[in-house]
Amino acid sequence: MIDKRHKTLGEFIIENQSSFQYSSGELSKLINAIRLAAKVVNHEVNKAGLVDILGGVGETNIQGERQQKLDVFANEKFIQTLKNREIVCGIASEEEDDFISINSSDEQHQNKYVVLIDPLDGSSNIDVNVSVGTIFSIYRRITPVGTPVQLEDFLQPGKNQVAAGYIVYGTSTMLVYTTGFGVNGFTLNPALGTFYLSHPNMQFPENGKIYSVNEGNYVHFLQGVKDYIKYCQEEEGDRPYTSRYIGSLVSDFHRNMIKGGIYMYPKSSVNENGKLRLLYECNPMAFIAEQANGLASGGRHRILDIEPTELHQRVPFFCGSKNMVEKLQEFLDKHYYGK
Ligand code: AHM
Ligand code: MG
Repeated sequence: MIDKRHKTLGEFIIENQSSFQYSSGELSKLINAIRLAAKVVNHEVNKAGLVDILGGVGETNIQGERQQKLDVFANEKFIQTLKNREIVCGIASEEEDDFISINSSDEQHQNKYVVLIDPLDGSSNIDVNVSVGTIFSIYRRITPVGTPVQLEDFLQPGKNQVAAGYIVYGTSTMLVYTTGFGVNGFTLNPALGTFYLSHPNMQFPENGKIYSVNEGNYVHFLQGVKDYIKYCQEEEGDRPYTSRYIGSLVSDFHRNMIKGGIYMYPKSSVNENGKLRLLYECNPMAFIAEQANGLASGGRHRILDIEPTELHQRVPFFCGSKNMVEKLQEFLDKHYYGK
């Protein structure tokens, strides 16, 4: 029996479209396409454990289908869905070296949105049955509609985002997104193939007790980060905090948003700019975080203010509950500026 109180994602999109003045419905169609691709990828990710039965990567399965790596599959699925529906003028993917320009068959390049996507983040976790995710980000193009998209349409600061979201393929599959009016989470009912609004108006608690960082890299971190980690571990007030690190950004972020916490991927003496990609990972997560009353910093600057210089640019990333990020920032400022 479906609980009548829970709206479906489809209903939610329609309802919210009418609240955007002058909306052409393009963004709604775009979110709908992402919803569809997410369901297809979810179906495939769920079969990952059946590799021995269905055939491994590179083998041909019983239906004569060639098995693909899941991140390649997810990449193709999202790109194909967005192309087929003719609702974007360009796509940039973490899996592709360059951006893709899309021609609409009726009228050339009439669409105004570009999508940036990390199709399957944390995919090294798939073999061990740990949650992975898809991250997406949507911008209005800068160059004129009707002309091919250019690199500058993708290299926009995160504060220009029109929408961003993620899908977490976890114990249940959820799609969480924002269009700049708060953050809403939808849970997939796999039997019906329908997403239901399960987490309306998601908010980071202002304070948290979880810190998430790959502590194996500790010796390579800046002194400010090391000091903050020690602060988290000290016995005082509500500390020590709890350390939780899945190594799957979407899952770590999702947990921290619900329970209160901070996620950190600092730069180190081995990774000069950290590991995470500004356009595909940090910007969308930062937009969601700010919309959910959290904060996201690159160490010195707000993530959403960074002017990107290249598609696959990496930046240090600190994101989560407001008071925790502010506290970390104090330690970093002391290190950077001797404050
Ligand atoms: P990926 O884009 O190659 O999947 O890498 C991104 C992932 C994040 O999901 C995760 O938070 C991080 O890499 C983990 O990195 P590490 O193993 O260095 O801690
Ligand atoms: Mg990634």
